[in-house]
Amino acid sequence: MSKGQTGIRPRTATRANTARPPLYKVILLNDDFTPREFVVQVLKAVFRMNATHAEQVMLTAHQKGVCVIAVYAKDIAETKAKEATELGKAQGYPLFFMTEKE
Ligand code: TYC
Repeated sequence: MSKGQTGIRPRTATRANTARPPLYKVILLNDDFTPREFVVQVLKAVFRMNATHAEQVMLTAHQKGVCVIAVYAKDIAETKAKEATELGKAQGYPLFFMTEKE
């Protein structure tokens, strides 16, 4: 090594140091039976949406068949989807929320 050189190379790695857990989408499915107002209530209660956002999400699922609601870590996504689906089931509605890896 010649004079003035340290032999230390700068870090060139581009990989992030913090490993991020994979995210999961919660998806709302349309059906022909659950009342629109009930879907809005569930979205507000479980996903903490305001009335305007909940109405938009409900309408998107109603018109397109599905709507992605939000993304969370796996266990949170699964818990919320299950909780929201159970609220519908308790009232005899086929309302269904599924999860999918991003
Ligand atoms: N399609 C239902 C109705 O006409 C309302 C509804 C909207 C149900 C969105 C589920 O994810 C849903 N009563």
